[in-house]
Amino acid sequence: MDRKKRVFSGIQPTGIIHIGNYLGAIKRWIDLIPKYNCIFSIVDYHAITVMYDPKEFPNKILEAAKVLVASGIDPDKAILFVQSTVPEHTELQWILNSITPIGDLERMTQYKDKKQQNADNINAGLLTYPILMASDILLYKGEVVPVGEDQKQHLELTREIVRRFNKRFGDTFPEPQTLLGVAPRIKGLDGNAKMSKSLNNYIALVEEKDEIWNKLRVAVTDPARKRRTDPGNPDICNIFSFHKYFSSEEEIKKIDNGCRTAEIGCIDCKKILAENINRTITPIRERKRELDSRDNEIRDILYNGTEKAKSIAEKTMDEVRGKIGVKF
Ligand code: AQP
Repeated sequence: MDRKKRVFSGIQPTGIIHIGNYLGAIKRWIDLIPKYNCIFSIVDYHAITVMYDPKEFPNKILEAAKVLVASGIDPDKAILFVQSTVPEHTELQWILNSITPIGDLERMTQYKDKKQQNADNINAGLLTYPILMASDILLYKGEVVPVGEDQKQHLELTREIVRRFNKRFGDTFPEPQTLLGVAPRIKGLDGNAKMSKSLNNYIALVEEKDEIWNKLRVAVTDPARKRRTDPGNPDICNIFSFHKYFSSEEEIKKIDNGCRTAEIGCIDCKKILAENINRTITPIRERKRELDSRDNEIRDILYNGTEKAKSIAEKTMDEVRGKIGVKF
């Protein structure tokens, strides 16, 4: 029988997990669990490259773990752990730093964006972020990496790093394959930029019903539709694009037609969407609420995940140290 391939992916514990993260990555993670050996990490060392509150940080890590478990990541079937609890991640990063040209890092789109967003804190970590991401994946010899489109370029760089390492030190790492999420690039409620915590244009995965509506009510639709009586164009309406992930085929057809003929207005369309988003995320929100009083259980899940992740990471590092000539 074929060996199960190894999947690796990560998420930052920066407070909010939104429906962009869910549709871009987490939903795919859950689908992959039965078919692959899955390793999922809460990548806290990635998150410290921007300003953050160290006192609040442990809670954010726990919060991320709760949302992941509530979404359907079963810790008995997949490894779930916190990146900083396996120090081999940063050890491998140092080694990969030494074979990655600075020019390759400087042309990363995310680096350019982050530089603009954090003009008063352009630190080296923002630049070397993709090397830490490569280390996360390669430490587990990850073969399949389910991510949103914004991470595609980093994955291409990871493959280049693999080729460079293998050529210089001998065959060690597989070239990981990018697997895009169900919706690889969800736009935010501004209808413009990608849905993102830092842009505050998101719906959280555990958003309360009223809050979903408050946010949708003012969200951008077809900009050319000024009055209720104007026909709209669903092809360019960001809100319509959300229906594809939350509404039934029949509803989508009805809304498409109703919008084009001005039979329904944007508020009607948003009400249906709010209802459907709420229905989809209610079980996740409720499971998360149950987990809120079970911090110790969540910690145990994460410690357990660390043990399993460490046993793989240690083997890889032993091999890598031998290959690069620092094992004597
Ligand atoms: N809008 C999105 N559409 C689809 N996928 C997305 N992902 C993120 N935003 C979208 C995917 O979610 C996974 C985890 O991402 P992350 O932890 O790196 O979070 P992020 O991309 O930093 O999320 P934000 O909200 O955009 O954070 P800020 O605002 O802090 O930069 C990844 O697989 C990512 O592709």
